Amino acid sequence: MIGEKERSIKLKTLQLKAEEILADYRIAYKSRQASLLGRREVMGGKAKFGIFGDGKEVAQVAMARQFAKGDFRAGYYRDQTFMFAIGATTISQFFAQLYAHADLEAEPGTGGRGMSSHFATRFLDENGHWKDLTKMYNSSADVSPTGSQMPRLVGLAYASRLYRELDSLKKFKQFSRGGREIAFGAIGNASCAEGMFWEAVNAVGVLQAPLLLSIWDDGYGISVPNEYQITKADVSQVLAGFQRQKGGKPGYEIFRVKGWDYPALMETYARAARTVREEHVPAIIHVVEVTQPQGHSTSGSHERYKSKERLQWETEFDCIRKMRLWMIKNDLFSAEELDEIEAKDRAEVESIRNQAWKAYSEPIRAEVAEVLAFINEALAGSANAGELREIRKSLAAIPNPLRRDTMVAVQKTLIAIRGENLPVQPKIVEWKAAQDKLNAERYHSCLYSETDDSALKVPVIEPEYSDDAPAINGFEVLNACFDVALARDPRVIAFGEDVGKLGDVNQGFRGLQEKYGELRVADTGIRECTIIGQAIGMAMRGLRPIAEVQYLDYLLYALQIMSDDLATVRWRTRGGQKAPVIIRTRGHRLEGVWHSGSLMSGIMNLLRGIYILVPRNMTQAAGFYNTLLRAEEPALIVEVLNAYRQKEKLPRNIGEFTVPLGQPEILREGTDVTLVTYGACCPISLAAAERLNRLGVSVEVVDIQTLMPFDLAGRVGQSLQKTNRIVFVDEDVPGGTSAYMMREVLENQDGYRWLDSAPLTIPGQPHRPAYGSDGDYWSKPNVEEIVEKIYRMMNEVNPEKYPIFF
Ligand SMILES: Cc1ncc(C[n+]2csc(CCOP(=O)(O)OP(=O)(O)O)c2C)c(N)n1
Repeated sequence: MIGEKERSIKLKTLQLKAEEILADYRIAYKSRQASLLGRREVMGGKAKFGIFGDGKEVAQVAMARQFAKGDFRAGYYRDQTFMFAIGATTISQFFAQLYAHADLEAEPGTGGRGMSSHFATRFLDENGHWKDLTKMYNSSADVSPTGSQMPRLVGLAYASRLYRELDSLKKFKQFSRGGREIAFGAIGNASCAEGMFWEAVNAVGVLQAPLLLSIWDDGYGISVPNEYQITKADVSQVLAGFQRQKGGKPGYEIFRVKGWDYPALMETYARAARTVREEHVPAIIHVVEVTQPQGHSTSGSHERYKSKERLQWETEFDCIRKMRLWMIKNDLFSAEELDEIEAKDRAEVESIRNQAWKAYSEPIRAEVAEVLAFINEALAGSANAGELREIRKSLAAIPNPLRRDTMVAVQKTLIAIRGENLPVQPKIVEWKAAQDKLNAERYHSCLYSETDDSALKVPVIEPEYSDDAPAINGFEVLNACFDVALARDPRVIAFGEDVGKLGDVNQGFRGLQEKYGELRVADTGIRECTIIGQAIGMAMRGLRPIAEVQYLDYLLYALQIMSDDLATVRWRTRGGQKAPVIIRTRGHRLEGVWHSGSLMSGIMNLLRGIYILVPRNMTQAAGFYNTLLRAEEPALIVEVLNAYRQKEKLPRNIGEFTVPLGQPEILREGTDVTLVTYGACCPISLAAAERLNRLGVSVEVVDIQTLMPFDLAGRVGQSLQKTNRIVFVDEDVPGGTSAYMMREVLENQDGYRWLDSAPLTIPGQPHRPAYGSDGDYWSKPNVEEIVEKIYRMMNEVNPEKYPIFF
């Protein structure tokens, strides 16, 4: 019903003004134009790859109507209309990202690092400090692996519960207004076949966190239809068991709505958001009958796998067409009026596209011009004019040049004029060095913090001991440290399997749930991937999670999300977001295939962007926790299992002292061989050094302590200068972390210069460790093996002094 004066329309529960409807339509329409033009840019060679949100526009303007300041989004590459509608991404920024414009001014989400339609807002200011997130529309940074937005959503939503229920958090006003914020998620239908989707949905249901999840169901995952993706080919049917019932146990509110039905979408989103925000109950909206007019991405065409009937249906049920017809049918606007508006909007999007292209391409063209000028200058005096002309011609002929094209031309030019002593030569070298610096900033910066929240900038505070310091179990040292941390900072939240009531399987948190409550020290289900995701989301909302993965071996379940999401947060947003998650786990030297905790190199190689700390005892571990809690960077701490019950003296300043990252400790001085190791291999190496001492071999044992960062001051290199021989010992596979350490020393510390013997690694076996103490003995390096191998090294140096006797 249309009120003539008001020009509004009454839906079941909403009254919508015509101008609001038109505003929604225009955003949807412009977004469609951006998708259409975006695809053309890729096909025309101006961008490498495009993936767009066409077909989801109308659902997303409805979703955006419910998104409030302070709320958080975690979605995926289809969400452009939503991002436009909340004003968090402009159309210009959308094109800048499509072109990979590596300039934060033009593309503030990722600075050109993220792929097309990978959205993010900036949570941090230029100093890396948190902005007031309650005053902004927040979007956590997208990742490509399907379903990987789900684990993070657990924490983004759960943080609201913590802010609502913990009085001690009320003072952190820049992060929350009493937990009223909700998290919005979005996922494609086919990605619901991923395990982490179900793990996250279950976790949010258990936690009763305020999540509003939209599933855009266009019936396919690239070419594979729902019949191959989901039981009954229908995700909300399968999700039905999560639906809460009146008088029953808590669950979800589940909705189903058609993606082309604007009034129904508006009603559904309003109802769902009200339920989530007011009742703090999670909800899922299964948006069905969604289309994908341009197919999955620019990599293929959907005519290859969709039937003619389906394609025809998609044209007919296109959401923009349907919304337009609905507006006309309801006399809101005439076809002529809409035609006029659309023409204007089309022209506007085209003009924005043109400007974005100019902004991207002009600086590069200017650099090309500079290089061409250098070549011209070189041509004047070089004997290789022919070659230079060729270089100039190829560079000038590139229609859409890239920066790398300038680098190719520069190197070829320098080769052509080498030895000619032309005045232009140093100018080119200087220009190249300046460009290298700029490009390093463009592409390499922000892997770790470069601002004052860096873990490397935390001042060192030595542990202090009173004369009568008690020697207590290692786990009690940790327990005392966590107690102080929880008391000091209400944002510290510890959780994991058996962390709450039991205080973790090794009692680091013993008694702390009783003291600080179930929300501060919490049990979780067995769900490593979403334990980490929960921590990522919480950390993005200003909390300081200590997330526990019970054993190092089970970190593999979380490794993908740690690698794709956590490790890249700061880098992929070029310093716009951070997630200072502390991951606690334990490993090394338990026994058996899945309880040996030695999988370090897989972890090491996949987690650049996360610090990796391997304290040899619980005092060192406590010092690391103290350091990390004073910084805001993600880190993994691998505690040594058999150190929990070793006696250690309790520092008087247990909650204050810090252990710096990247600073190895010399555990035993020696002159013949440097032995580099860490964690559980420290005591074994020390025992081997003691036995070798009897044999006249003096071993310097260095505990590296943090694998990432590795020995920032080059102490291992200094030790090697003294001993001229080096051995790397660890439990990992051959070529694993021992090889990583060797490269660090030989390549980065120029260690090769000091070597008098071939460097040696003494790792574990290539297979998993066998069960039992004998299985362990023959699977991992042992004292006897280390003694024999180092002694052999010395025998080679001086067979008379070190004759073989075994
Ligand atoms: C883990 C992972 N596997 C495969 C892919 C390749 N891939 C990208 S999108 C996609 C289909 C996703 O379909 P759906 O979830 O329905 O979302 P849509 O793209 O249709 O919106 C696939 C298989 C990926 N990105 N990540």
